[in-house]
Amino acid sequence: AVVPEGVELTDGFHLLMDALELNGITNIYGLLGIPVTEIGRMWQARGNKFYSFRNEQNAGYAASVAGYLTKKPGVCVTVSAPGFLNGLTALANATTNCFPMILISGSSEREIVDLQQGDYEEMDQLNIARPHCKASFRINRPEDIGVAVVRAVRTALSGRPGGVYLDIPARLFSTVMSAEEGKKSLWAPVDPAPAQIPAPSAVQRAAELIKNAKKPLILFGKGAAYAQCDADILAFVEETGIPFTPMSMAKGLVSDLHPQCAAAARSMVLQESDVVVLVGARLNWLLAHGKGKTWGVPKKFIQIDIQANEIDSNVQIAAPLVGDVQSCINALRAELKGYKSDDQAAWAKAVAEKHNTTRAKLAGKLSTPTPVMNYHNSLGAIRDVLKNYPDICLVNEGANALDNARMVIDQYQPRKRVDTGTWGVMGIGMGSAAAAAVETGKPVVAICGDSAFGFSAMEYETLTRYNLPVTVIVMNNGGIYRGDEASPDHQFSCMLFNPNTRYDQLSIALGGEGVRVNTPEELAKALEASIKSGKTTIIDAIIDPAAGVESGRIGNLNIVSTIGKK
Ligand code: FYN
Ligand code: ADP
Ligand code: MG
Repeated sequence: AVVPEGVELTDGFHLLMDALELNGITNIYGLLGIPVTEIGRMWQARGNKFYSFRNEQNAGYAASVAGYLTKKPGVCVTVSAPGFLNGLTALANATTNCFPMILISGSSEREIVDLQQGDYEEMDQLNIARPHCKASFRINRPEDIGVAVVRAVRTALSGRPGGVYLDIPARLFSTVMSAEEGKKSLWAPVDPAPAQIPAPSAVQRAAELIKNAKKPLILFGKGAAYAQCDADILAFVEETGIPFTPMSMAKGLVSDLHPQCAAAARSMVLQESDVVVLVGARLNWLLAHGKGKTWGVPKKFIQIDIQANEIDSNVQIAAPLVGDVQSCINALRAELKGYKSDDQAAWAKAVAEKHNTTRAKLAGKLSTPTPVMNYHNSLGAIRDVLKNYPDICLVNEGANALDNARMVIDQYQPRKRVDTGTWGVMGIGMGSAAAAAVETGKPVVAICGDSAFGFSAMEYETLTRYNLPVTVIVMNNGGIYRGDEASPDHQFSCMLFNPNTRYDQLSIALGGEGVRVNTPEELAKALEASIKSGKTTIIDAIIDPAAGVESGRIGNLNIVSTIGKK
């Protein structure tokens, strides 16, 4: 539209920033370049925060973790084609994990892309994004920016949270319209993540099952942690007296030290329980699809989930409770009022005994010294330090570094553990650590295998640049899974890294503090000092190259040749 002379103007850049602000966004994670550079400068000039990363994938992981921790969509901004594709990995990961995130990428003009005329970084981004997120929208006119941002926010947050892609062709950023008309085109969504109340009949059905159960179990997933109804969850656990076990990112939703925690009796409770209440957890690969020997005796599932078609995705769900976690949990509590059975007390006692025995057994290994540190004694030292900092957020990636840390390190508070999630993806480390530090304002400790760390290592400079209080502990065993694999003739093994790598010196080179440690005592001391100093630090922890196990605890998924080496 032609704007008459003398009318005050706005443009795409300003409308986008106004719309984001109106939707409560203050932090943007991204990587600048053609055609989005100006967004960064102007966003900062407005007093908002723009966190510049070195690779879009890591900026995207940061945005997704911001979304998970805050229940507001994390926003990532990238350039076209390759930048967009890097960001798309994180958007797909966010969607898979049910984290709310919005990826905004600049793109080429439609007329060139659609005729495939070969533009700078030309790509049909809108359609490429579509299968990897909840929705993919393009904005073509400045007056549509407001509605597009509101739709993106509502789509990312409502129902099952996930990723949204917003495609902005370069020219739109500088397209002008009347400032007054522009202002009228913006609004903030009312109640973007509405409560979804379960049907009373569904609540009764579930409560009936619990009342008749002999060996009930509650299983929390990261959907329950995301829901931010921690007090209601704790009340549900304590009122019913039912033992609970957390999926990895639900650790700490109710403290690992709670007397009803059955994390260390995991196999036993999955196998022997007769009624399982799934709360924001899917029966996917991480739960052996609800079948097989993991699940032992026949049982009935109650599943609380906001996504109706998650129910029956793998096995029959006897009592689906479709709604948001908070509404469902409170409806169940009301229906179960005054209920706590003696049968359950006996079961709960047996579970607690198993849990405590297993923990005691592990405790022995955690303090047993070895000539070179292994996963047990190194993580044991870390655990003892972190006990005193219950509100620190732990980021964790790797294979052995992941599986052992999940087992050894207790979590005491909700949403204090961010890990490789539903995909088991490596490379989330530095992006997640950045977002956790930014969004919580608290120190962060990242425990990364040396392989996993490598995926986002350059992002360590992002951490030092923003002075983020992150301690990265690199579990340096010199390889993928293990560091002692024999190399074939004339080649370096495909599973090994340069044994002379100094992650501590990498930190110093990138403006941080670096310490190399060889013993649990040195590790504990370095960690304590780093947390206290608040300085960005890498602790290069030397781990026995022979300590790891191929694929960690999921070796069963690692296909091997049927006929062996030929
Ligand atoms: C748990 N356990 C403990 C404790 N907590 N023992 C002592 N103390 C404590 N605090 C016990 C628990 O009872 C289990 O033993 C065992 O430790 C392992 O617990 P975990 O990890 O909870 O259970 P399990 O069976 O391994 O869980 C399956 C899983 C999990 C798939 C959910 O392995 C997982 O989240 N994996 C993610 C893997 C991943 O993404 N890797 C990245 C890819 S690496 P038992 O009860 O005796 O069984 C690429 O190669
Ligand atoms: P985990 O990996 O920890 O087992 P999953 O990511 O598999 O957890 O499952 C999370 C589940 O939680 C998803 O099915 C998602 O739909 C659901 N969910 C997310 N947020 C909510 C909410 N507020 N209320 C109900 N369900 C939710
Ligand atoms: Mg390694």
